[in-house]
Amino acid sequence: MGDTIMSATAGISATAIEEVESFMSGLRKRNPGEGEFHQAVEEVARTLMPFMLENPKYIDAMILERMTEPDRVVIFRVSWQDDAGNVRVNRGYRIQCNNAIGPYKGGLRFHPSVNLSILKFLAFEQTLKNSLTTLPMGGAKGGANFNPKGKSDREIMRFCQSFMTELVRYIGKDLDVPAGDIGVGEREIGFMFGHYLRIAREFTGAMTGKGLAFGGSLIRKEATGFGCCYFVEEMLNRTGDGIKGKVCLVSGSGNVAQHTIEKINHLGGKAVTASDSDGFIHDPDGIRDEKLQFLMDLKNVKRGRIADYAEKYKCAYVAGQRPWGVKADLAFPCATQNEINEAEARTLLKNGLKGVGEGANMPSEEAATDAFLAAKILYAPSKAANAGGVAVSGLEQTQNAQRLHWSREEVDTKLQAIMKDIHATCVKYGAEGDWVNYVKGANLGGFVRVADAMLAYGVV
Ligand code: NDP
Ligand code: 2IT
Repeated sequence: MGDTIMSATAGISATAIEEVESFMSGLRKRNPGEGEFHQAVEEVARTLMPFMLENPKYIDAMILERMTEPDRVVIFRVSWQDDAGNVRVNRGYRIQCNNAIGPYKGGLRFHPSVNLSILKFLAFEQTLKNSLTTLPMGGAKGGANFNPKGKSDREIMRFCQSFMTELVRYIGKDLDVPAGDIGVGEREIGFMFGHYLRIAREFTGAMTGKGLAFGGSLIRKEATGFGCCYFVEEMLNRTGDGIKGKVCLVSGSGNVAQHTIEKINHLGGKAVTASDSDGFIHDPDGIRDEKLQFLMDLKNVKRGRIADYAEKYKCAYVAGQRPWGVKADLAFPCATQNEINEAEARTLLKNGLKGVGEGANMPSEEAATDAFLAAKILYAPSKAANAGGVAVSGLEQTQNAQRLHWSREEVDTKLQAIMKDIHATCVKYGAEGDWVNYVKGANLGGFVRVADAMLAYGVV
């Protein structure tokens, strides 16, 4: 047994370990080849099992078995035509994982890597994340193995319209409310929502992340990054510290990364890296003011590469690598799943890392998470740290239902309150002496509400 397994199961009884292994072997058999889904479920099962053994009602009712079997999985063909007139075919998905506490809710991802395993892990995580927000939202995720890179606006539009032609059957304001994720931003939501309106023949808040002109909420586009920083600030405040003066590593350069950098700056920290799938830039002076504006314009309007930033501002660009070798106080992985491996986690720790705020979903490999936990740093796992995005989506649904708009300040104040609440929930369920195991706190805190609703419904 290696160090990794030892630290992940430290303090857990032999019975709990056996129960996790037996549960996981069943899950693996039922879902062969779905590595990311196994990984997400195993982390939750490990932290939940001791609690469930003390509260056998959850085991007797097979709550975890039921929670890890999505309510339904829809897979469909998306045919469309490119600008040259060629017929193209992609695979579309919607995973409706659990609606025990509210209508299904979760983003759509357009990326060539999209498959069943990735979307099932995301839908499962979303179920617990949405529960943590305390808003009435179930868990879902969807998307397509479509690569938006290099496509014209018209090609993106045709793809989005074809995708929505099928998705429309499964969504609705009280049924399932999709939003954005990797490769799906305001442009794509506009095309999809516009097409939804043509088919559904009613104007309702059946999607979130909409443009401000057609029912979108202020602060939604900033919410994931801002929320992640509010959560990290809260963790640091609890130990008498704060983001002010901290050197921060950020990965990614999309929606979540951009607004994480923006809020790090507001809070007096210094974000020194950003990346994309080709490499990372290191700007020791900090990505701020005009430089951040350039980055946003580069990624959102010109749809260029991060290397262009290094060229413009004459800073370092490291091709083919991630930023985790740079010395820093805090790390904010904001690109994608499994973007920090064990060796990188150990390098970060050796360089004096104090905390991690996971803007991306499941960015740390299992062994990296174990290394952070064993080092007892302030480690904010994704389902707590990035819940601000979906929380403001929930607030967008409320505004749509009320047919009114709240001010920027109103939404931001509510977002801050929600992130504070999630932090308090994590402390309640995850405190271990002076240190807080935020993984345990988030998993338990998210689980209990969904599980209790499922218990109340009987065998469904
Ligand atoms: P964007 O599409 O706006 O940006 C994604 C960024 O991550 C890009 O810089 C992209 O680089 C990089 N990236 C994507 N895939 C990979 C990969 N396989 N390897 C290396 N880099 C990669 O997406 P978001 O910012 O919206 O999402 C980022 C993360 O945050 C995801 O994990 C998402 O699930 C999560 N998240 C998003 C929320 C939201 O509201 N948008 C809410 C909560 C979590 P490149 O351009 O080269 O592909
Ligand atoms: O992972 C996520 O929480 C999101 N992509 C946002 C989902 C949403 O419905 O706003």
